[in-house]
Amino acid sequence: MQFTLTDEQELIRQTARDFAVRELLPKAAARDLSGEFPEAELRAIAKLGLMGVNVPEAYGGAEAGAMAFSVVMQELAKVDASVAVTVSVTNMVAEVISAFGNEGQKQRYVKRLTSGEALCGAFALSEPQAGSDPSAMRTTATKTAGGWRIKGHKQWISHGDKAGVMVVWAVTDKAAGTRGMSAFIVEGGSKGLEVVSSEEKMGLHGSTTVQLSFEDLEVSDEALLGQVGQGFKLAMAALDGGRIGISSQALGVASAALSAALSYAKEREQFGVAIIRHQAIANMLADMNTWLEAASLLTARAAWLKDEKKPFGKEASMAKVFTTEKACQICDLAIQIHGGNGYCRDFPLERYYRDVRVTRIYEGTSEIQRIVIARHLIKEASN
Ligand code: COS
Repeated sequence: MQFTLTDEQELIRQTARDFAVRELLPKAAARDLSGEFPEAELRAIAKLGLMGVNVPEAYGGAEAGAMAFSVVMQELAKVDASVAVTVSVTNMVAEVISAFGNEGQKQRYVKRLTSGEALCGAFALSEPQAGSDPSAMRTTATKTAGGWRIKGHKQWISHGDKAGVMVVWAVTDKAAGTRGMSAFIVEGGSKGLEVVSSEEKMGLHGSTTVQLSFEDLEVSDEALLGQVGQGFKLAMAALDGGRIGISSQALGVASAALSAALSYAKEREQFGVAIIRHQAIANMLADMNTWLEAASLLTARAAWLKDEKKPFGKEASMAKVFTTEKACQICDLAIQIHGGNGYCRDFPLERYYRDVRVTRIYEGTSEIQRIVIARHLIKEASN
């Protein structure tokens, strides 16, 4: 494993960094207050090739790998975590269609995602009764003459109201359990697709999270992604990669919080010296820096394994659980170092704290990551 970025990865990092500072930073705090969806910004991100960082060039992607995707996520999240999550999910949707779709689907849908024509992509898996346990899904897809009829309800779907392309999971054979689920590509605005409501969230106000209803939505046979009954595995495989994205998002926010805390601790004086000279504050900064480095290495390792085409599910879960939990602690300590200022909106700390919290929940809670890691451990121990 390499500990420095390649020239290509460094160039992509710098591209994401420049864009984030120039285009996202000026309005990030205002978006947090207004809840405005960053449509123009997302289209510009697609133009830079960042909506398909790990997607083949043949479908409009940058084909730069998982490590490059991770650094893009970190750079965007340092500035605006709402934009980062939309980019992460869109990359995940583009990747899953690239990996499991037929040529026609890749030409039609992946290109729409990478070019920005679709604006963003949504991953419609969760339901009111099926969050951590997607096998409890109730949405059904029933075979019709030339296709499928989808009926059901999805919840906590990131930007499901904005996405031009979404992958929707449904039960096609109830008796077959996790082998009876299939995935379908659905276009935004399809007849029968309704946005039921939008969640009022603690953070990530520049990204929407909605409930979707599918009322006898008709799709053709062409909409089936992969094989009938392959949907559960396809979702799990996509989430393995998505977890590198969320880990990277948390890394980005935590890195911004640490930088802010360090600058503040150098400037702010109490008892006649800069507060960084107080051991209590210096120790906090030392811990924050150490956790961030460890999280960064775990995340890089998962991305590197993915780039090497080696199994990376366990490492992605380890990266996600460690990084997201430490990122929450880092943001909390950064507020502590800022004292009263950390609690007020004049500083970005309270936004980081609200934005980072969900990283321990979505794309698999910390508890689910531990289940995944433990199952790998058990399997390894019995080999
Ligand atoms: N990649 C490919 N296939 C996988 C897989 C993975 N990472 N993980 C499991 N599978 C396969 C299994 O091999 C099994 O296949 P067979 O039917 O051929 O045996 C099948 O999927 C069912 O696996 P399992 O029995 O382990 O499923 P469980 O219902 O016990 O669930 C966990 C396992 C907990 C890992 C899963 O439910 C999970 O990840 N939950 C969290 C979901 C999530 O992240 N939700 C957030 C949605 S997006 S915001």
